[in-house]
Amino acid sequence: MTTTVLAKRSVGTNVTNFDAIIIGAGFGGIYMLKKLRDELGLKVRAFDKAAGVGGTWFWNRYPGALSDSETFVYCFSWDRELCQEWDITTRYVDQPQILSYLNHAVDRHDLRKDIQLETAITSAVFDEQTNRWSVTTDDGHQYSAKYLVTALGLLSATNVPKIKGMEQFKGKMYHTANWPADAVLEGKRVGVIGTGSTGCQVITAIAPTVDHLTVFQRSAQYTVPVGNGPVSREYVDDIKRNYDAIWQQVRSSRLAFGFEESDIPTMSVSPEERKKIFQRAWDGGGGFRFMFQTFNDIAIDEQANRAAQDFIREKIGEIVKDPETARKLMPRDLYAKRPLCDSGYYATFNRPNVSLVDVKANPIEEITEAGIRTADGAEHELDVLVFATGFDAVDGNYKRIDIRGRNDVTIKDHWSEGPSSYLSVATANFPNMFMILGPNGPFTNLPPTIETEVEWVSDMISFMEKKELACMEPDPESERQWGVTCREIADQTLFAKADSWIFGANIPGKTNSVYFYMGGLGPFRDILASVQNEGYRGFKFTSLSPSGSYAQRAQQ
Ligand code: FAD
Ligand code: NA7
Repeated sequence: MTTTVLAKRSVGTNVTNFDAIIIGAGFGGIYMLKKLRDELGLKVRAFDKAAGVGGTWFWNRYPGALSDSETFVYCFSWDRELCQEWDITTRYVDQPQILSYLNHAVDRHDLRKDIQLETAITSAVFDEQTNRWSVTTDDGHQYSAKYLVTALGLLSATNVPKIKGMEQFKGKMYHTANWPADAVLEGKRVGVIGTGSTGCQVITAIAPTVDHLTVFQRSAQYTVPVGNGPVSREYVDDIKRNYDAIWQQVRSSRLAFGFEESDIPTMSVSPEERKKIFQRAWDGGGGFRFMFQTFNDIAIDEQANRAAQDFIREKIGEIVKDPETARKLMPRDLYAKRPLCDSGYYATFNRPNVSLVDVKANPIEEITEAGIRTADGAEHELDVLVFATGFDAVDGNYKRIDIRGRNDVTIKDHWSEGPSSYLSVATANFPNMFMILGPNGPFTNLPPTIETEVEWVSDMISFMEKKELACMEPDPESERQWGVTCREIADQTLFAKADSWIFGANIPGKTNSVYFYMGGLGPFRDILASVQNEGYRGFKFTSLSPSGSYAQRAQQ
């Protein structure tokens, strides 16, 4: 409440005015800044609380951090020249490579001067008198802008579970997404809680250098080899030569991962043929390729899903020497979380300095001064405890900012039943607030989805500027309908039956809701295009009437 008053009072006094304010300087914020500043000619500033640009790749500096999208599709397709100039050296990109790529893109387009770092946005309040956003930063400064673009990231707000006794631990504790430059793990007794994508990466990377590694596993994971390694000159030349065809395929595909998704049902082939196809995918590498390039129904049909599970369980049995460890590592639930891939995860458990604690069977009782005590009474002594416990995904960062729309309603209250949007880019009663990767956007390799949303938002802002429109906001019924569409599609998948961050199920107390549009990027782009072609169907605009007062009008 106090922030609202402050923000409103200060407009017109000590306030810096912009046409648009962007929050976040990752893939989304960087491209949004480029579009609004250089193509639309607006006065824009992007803010990020980080000390550098890069978003995800600024924060996630843990050992082993690697994309699971292949390099040629994990980049800015909009910068055609950069795609030609920037050499791909490995099949996937690691954190330092991506960070350096994003910094290069920022400098190449001279964007840095309009990005304010080390500045957190603490509140953003829509002023219904002026139709502008009043934005406050953690250093107390006030800004005002007609448009607010939130490029806050969907895997950005960290999840650190509250475990009894945390405050008494005498060693170091790190979350993987807030990894300090001076972290030393070599020769230490390290514990890792969490075995998701991040956990698999960090565990595999650090095992050879630490004194002892204790992995606290709550859910066993299905993971397949990533298949990373150097790429040949021909591979790179081919990608550069086929730029247009590649990106056309990516944008019209469902997952945007740069491969053709299979149209073969799992059970339509013989067991021998099935095994051969799985083996080929295992040898070739890639989690999304394994789940979606082999067969077309692993994510939707239980029998097909079981076939994929069985194949991976068999691999675990072959790789892991100790039968009891292999048993603990074998998942028994659906293979229906974001498909993981790794650089030798299961084999890591053959190392003599690695031990596995199944915390479902033997829960963590408390963190002690010296380590972790489990229910069986054992105290696992640790120098360093790593939380690879993931994120308060999708809406996490929104809830951490005091964002208020019409009638002073907070985004937290607006989303009390779970986050919602119309087409992922906007939400009712938050006029002129555009979201990049807002809730209920496509579940894909993300840069192509980010680009799609940035371009669409930029087109809408251009439309508003040309027509001298004061405000846009989605109509609540369109938003409700979009939520229903997302739910219906999600319910056709097995993902809806697995507990993961994709449905908000990873955090106690978080609304288990639908957070993604699982219809694919191609169909999503078609929907966006039809909405735009029909005069922004489902959005309401406010224009400045001839008398000077604001009048509502619905775009048909
Ligand atoms: P982010 O990169 O998350 O940037 C959001 C920014 O907003 C952050 O820098 C944050 O500091 C800033 N911010 C948030 N709140 C505030 C505030 N109040 N004030 C100021 N600044 C704020 N996706 C893929 O498609 N393929 C992959 O292989 C892949 N690998 C991943 C690996 C890891 C370890 C993680 C964590 C994510 C991965 N992702 C991957 C998802 C990844 O987040 C996206 O691909 C992409 O980087 C998101 O970009 P973004 O700009 O939308 O958000
Ligand atoms: P994830 O996929 O959410 O994984 C987090 C892991 O942490 C997972 O194994 C969780 O177990 C585990 N976890 C979370 N809380 C606890 C507690 N309290 N005790 C024990 N274990 C816990 O996050 P990631 O960072 O690995 O990956 C997120 C995405 O980022 C990924 O898809 C990439 O795109 C990058 P659970 O499975 O919930 O039982």
